Amino acid sequence: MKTQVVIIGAGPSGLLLGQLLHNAGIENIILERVTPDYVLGRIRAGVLEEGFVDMVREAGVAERMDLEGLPHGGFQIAFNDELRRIDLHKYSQGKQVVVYGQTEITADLMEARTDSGAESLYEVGNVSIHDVTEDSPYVLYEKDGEELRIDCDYVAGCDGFHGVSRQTIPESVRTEYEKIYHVGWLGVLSDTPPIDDELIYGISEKGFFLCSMRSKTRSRYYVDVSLDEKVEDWSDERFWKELGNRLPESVRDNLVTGPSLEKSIAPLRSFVCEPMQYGRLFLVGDAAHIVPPTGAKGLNLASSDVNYLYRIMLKVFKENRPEATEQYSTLCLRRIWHAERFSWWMTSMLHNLGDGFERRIMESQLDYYTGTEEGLKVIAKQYVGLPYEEVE
Ligand code: RFL
Ligand code: PHB
Repeated sequence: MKTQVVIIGAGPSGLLLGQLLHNAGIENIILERVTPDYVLGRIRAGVLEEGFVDMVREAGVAERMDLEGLPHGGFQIAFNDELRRIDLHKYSQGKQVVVYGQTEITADLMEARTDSGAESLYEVGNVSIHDVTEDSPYVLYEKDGEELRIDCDYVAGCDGFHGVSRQTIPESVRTEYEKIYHVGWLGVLSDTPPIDDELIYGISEKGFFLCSMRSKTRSRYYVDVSLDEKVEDWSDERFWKELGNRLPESVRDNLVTGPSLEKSIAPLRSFVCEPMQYGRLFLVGDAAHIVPPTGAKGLNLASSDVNYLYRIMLKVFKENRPEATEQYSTLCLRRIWHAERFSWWMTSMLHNLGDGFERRIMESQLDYYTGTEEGLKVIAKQYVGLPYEEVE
């Protein structure tokens, strides 16, 4: 088999890139390790920046998102039993975010891919990437017990944190930066109306909480837990009680509880791999970087990588400018490090990670950044997402 771009991974990065390239007439094949249902079973992000929303529109897959997505012009931060509102409209020149689940985006992109007739191969094993520093790379994989080969011009590694793409870059070439936080987020999805119209992030004596949503009838809640906690030990009752204990009194009575549809623990991590390009291989999304979810930046960073790679591929294939690929890492990493800093900062302000001194510093920071015009601008501008740079 032969194609122009092999995309490894059918998460949001791979599917969005595949759709944009296909629409532009750039041939691509997606290889995915698991089944479509397994991909859709992962409950992850919920907050989309305008940059992401624009990319989904550009891919022509925005119909349901535009209909069902909930625009949010603000969110709240709770500390010391008080709620402070971050007015995104006011402090970020009219910008907002859209609350629409990653699961829904992924489902929309999968459907569009099927309709377009572009090829996706699910349940492939032992993917390996070869000769990316030569002119003709190729990818080997197994499907139904058979070993197969695709020759291509470029490989997009959209295979998440545990994928093979990053490992293909020799250790002597890549540098990995990592921070582990020793806590995880225990998340619950339930068909109950959200506690508020807007998201509430908060910190209490008992720890962090986040009240989020997927729709007006479906809620997503999180509390932070130590990493030795097991999800099996968290009955629904125990979760709701813990969340209730962490909420400020003024909203506690609005909490509607119900059976969980999904429950999982995700460890918090910051991670960046540099560079994100090795010859004709590009790392995209979680394959290259991870942020703790506190800033809602993971999926949004995946979209900015896709934006840069897509526009570079247009230069390569439509303007015959192969040297355009050289800017990929630099363009991506500038935006990534800003989001890494924001996510790390929000995490350190909203989790009890240190001692009593640090707790007081957190309170002081929260008071300053949610209580002054300049502080509110700092949070709002980064929460809605920094702009994408032009590709040369
Ligand atoms: P994904 O989604 O991990 O997809 C990678 C795909 O590659 C496949 N794969 C392979 N395929 C073939 N061969 C191999 N060897 C392969 N190895 C792996 C996998 O099966 C998978 O289908 O990466 P992608 O596409 O880069 O997307 C990244 C996002 O999923 C991630 O950044 C976000 O979910 C992070 N995130 C959030 N991001 C936001 O922007 N806003 C949020 O509100 C937000 N909330 C979250 C989050 C992540 C969370 N968890 C569980 C980590 C909340 C949580 C709880
Ligand atoms: C979510 O709805 O899952 C969500 C929202 C905001 C975050 C992280 C996760 O910062």
